[in-house]
Amino acid sequence: MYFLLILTVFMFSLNVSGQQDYKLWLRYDKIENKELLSGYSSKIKGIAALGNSKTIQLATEELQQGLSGLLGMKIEIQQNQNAQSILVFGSKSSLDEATQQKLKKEFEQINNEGYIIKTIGSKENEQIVITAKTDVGVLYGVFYFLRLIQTNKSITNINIVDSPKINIRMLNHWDNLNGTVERGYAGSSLWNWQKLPDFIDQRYIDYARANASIGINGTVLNNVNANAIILTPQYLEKVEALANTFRPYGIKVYLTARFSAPIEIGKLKTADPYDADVINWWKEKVKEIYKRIPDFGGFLVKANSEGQPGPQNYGRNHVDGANMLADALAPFGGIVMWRAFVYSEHDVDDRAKQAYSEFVPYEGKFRDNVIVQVKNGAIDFQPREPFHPMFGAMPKTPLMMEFQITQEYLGFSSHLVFLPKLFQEVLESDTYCKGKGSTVAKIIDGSLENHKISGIAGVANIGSDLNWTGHPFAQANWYGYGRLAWNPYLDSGLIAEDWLRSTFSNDKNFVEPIKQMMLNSREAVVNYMTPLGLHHIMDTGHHYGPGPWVSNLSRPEWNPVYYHKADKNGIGFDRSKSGSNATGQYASEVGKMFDDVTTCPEKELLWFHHLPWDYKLSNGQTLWNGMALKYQEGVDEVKTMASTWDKMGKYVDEQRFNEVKMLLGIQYKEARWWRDACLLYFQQFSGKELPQGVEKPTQTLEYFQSLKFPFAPGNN
Ligand code: GCV
Repeated sequence: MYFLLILTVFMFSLNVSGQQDYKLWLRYDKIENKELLSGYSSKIKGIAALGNSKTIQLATEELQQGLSGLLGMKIEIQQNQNAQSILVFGSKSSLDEATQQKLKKEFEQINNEGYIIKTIGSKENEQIVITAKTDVGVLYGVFYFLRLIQTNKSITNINIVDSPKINIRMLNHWDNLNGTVERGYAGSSLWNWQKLPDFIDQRYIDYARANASIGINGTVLNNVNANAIILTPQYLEKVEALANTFRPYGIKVYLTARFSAPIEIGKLKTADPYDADVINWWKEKVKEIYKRIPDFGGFLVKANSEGQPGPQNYGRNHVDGANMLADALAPFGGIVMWRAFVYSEHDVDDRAKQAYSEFVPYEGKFRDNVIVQVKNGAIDFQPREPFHPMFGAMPKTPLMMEFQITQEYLGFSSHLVFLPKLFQEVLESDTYCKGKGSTVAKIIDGSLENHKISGIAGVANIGSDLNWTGHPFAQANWYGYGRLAWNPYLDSGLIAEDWLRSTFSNDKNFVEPIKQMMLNSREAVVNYMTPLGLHHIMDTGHHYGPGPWVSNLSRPEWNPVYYHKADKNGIGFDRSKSGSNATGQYASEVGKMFDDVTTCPEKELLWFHHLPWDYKLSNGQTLWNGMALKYQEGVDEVKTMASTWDKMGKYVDEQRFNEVKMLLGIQYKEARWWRDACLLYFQQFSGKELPQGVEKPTQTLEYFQSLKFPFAPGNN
């Protein structure tokens, strides 16, 4: 009996701590600081909801639950909207005329998804109002307001006017219909296709809520390596159920469209975009979708890329394919996101140049409802890539950014890497396409060219794992992506701090060192995997661990040796004028900087130049020594991360503390694996000893080359 009791208590506590992990950044624990607590409590004695839409109901629940938790007392719903010290929220049309007038200026400043949070009324009759032009705007305002309190910010005389800068803020799920997730490291797909449409998993609602809290307003449910079956009535019914679940949270559903669907599920002989039956098939399919889902967002398409079907199979081009789908979607307000991730085994030119070469000639030829989705990096989401040269090269075409949140090339879900730091570096990059200050952020938010549509996509790192993302700190990457999608000019330090305060603790003795750890983590992974501009030297297929020696794959540009070109004379890919001339795809100011080895930033050196092993780096080290020391620096940084975390036990619950500790242990082991394997391999060419300060490898090169991972996750 006694044993049973202990067991029950133990299981209960396990369950409870599991729930902690599940809550993401939406934890509403009571404010610890007494002074702050009494300040907040004096200003929020109740809440008054205006309107009764599903979205306003959700906002009400969120506020009631959030404030009750944070303030440690039950927050009641007030019937009297004019009561003093209450929080009033509702859309513009639900406000009384006098309040609308008071906020006239603010309403002029926001767009349809923006919000206003403002203290109004005289000192004796103060109220905080959260309002917007739409109910979803109100929901965003509510989440923002709760975040202010969660992160212990002042709400005295509050006056916030905020709108998203990018229209389409999207997650791309690379989820397959069989439940696996391509490049997914957090369990299986969230979507239970077998039980849909009748069973709505609580997870779908929690997913939508988490996304709404950071402003994400779109989701592509299925993999870009698409299966046409998603477009059959049997599956569209399931998609409809998800769309209905997400709608009150302001999230639209999108699907990937397999270009050959008219053949595979439509019984046609061709998928030629010029064929009248094909055109008609897509029109009818789109009509069928909108009948079920009136606010369906549109299609994402991977065509003629890595073996996927596309218009080129019929002698047509990307414009023909994209415009055909765009015409079918246009009457319903849908869009096409056409991916520019293309490279061909038949093209001998540098892979980094191929997307630009293929797409830039199509400038101005796409329909208004087509947006071209460009990957972060002309190769493929590497730990560091210079910004994609297509940004800035197609002013008439709206270009969407595709970031990868899932860590395909950055240690899966076992490495702590804070990606907003990487995203910020790219967004801040200056393309110079319209002179100084033409940053990537200004291109994708549409402000540089005044585009009507603008978009950003993040390949999701979310799965069925209890903590959603596999690594507790990978939640910060989902969160940070959403915050940057809302405002691509945000500083990643601020994002890290908000996330830490919302997810763990407001104690500065925790926030400061861990924020620094997160910000350093990006450079750490670059250093222990691919320092000084090295890239694509991971192992084949699963992309887990180092594989700089791989040279036996059928397509040359799939082999790491293609990218590092190490030989006895040196290392690096010559993309300067004297090499592949990829530098020529950038605006001249940028191209010249990359082209000249003396002005090329060292962090991108070997991306653009092939240099001798004894080339002198700016710190006076030879290239070989400098590279080896960088690998060591990466390993040392992980060691520092682990010892920083070790001191944090008192600020974090035991479960999360231990999880992160164990994962940092794996990261440290794997950082050493990367360092040793890469240095032993490159040493064969440099013929030089490891410099002082670099630890000696504990295994041979043959050992590292013999490691095989046939069941590494995400590779399906
Ligand atoms: C979905 C890389 C990945 C593939 C991915 C592809 C893409 O090649 O390894 O898994 O396929 O990019 O983005 O289309």
